[in-house]
Amino acid sequence: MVAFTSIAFAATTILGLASAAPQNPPPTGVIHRIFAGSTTANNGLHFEPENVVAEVGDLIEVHFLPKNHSFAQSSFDKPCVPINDNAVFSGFQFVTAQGEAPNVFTFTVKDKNPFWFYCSQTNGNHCQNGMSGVINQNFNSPNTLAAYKAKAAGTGTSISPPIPGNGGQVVPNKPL
Ligand SMILES: [Cu+2]
Repeated sequence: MVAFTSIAFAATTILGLASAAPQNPPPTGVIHRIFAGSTTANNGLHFEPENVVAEVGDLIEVHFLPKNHSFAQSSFDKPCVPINDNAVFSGFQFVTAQGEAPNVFTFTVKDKNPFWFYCSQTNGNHCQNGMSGVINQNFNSPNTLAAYKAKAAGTGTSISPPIPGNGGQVVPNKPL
């Protein structure tokens, strides 16, 4: 009886862990490349593309151009700060003097909800100056990327999410 109780308890614990860390949806094989930085647009403070439509299971692959950028997840209501302590965050580990950084940051699209992102670089106030974007904006909503950027322009200093690399993977940037 005691042994049975222990097994039941162990099973409950495993289920609890599984629900706390959901698995990625099945991969679709589709990759969306987003470039953090630009050689032409907005003095380099730009994600290209900055308005992405993706399906559940698609992979987002963030490439980093010169200047020290990051990719961080916020809410629509509060631009330039993490959506919560579990926000997706590339970290600042992609500095490059020219071309693309040797590594990329990848993560899987888990649902169709709007996913707002920004660069949390405070040196030059990248988010306040327009370095933000969205995956799966609701085009029937007033919560547009333009509205996000307008709100971002009026915010204070950006805050980086607490965990660099959270929510995704840092992997080598393979040439196409
Ligand atoms: Cu930046």
